[in-house]
Amino acid sequence: MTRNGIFRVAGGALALAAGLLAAASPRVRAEEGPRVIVITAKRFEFSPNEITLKKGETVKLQLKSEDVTHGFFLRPLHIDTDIPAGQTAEVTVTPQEVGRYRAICDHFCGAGHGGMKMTIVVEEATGSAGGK
Ligand SMILES: [Cu+2]
Repeated sequence: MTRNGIFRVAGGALALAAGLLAAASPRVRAEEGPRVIVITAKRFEFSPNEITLKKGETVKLQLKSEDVTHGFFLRPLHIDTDIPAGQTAEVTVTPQEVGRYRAICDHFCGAGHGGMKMTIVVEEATGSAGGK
């Protein structure tokens, strides 16, 4: 009984250690860099108009303008960039606070400029190997 119990505990510890190792090994190699999210800007919307990030995960936002120069401004995440006409701007961000944030175009781009915005949701990192 006691002996059996010890073996079971040892087996459990081994399985746990193996699980931790598997979870710790990076699924994406470092040289591949952060996840890239493409956001298209055109009068007067961003597409997609909502994205979800994970707290603590570094992502690269590729901001593409399909027409004129737009801005991309989100103070809490320290993002303030212009997206030159017809070009792509890149910003790297590592959100530190969970929440819903609104990014706006802060470069006047025409009549609908004032309503040009998108939502960035920051979720708690799950810490599991799940997700996509
Ligand atoms: Cu604008």
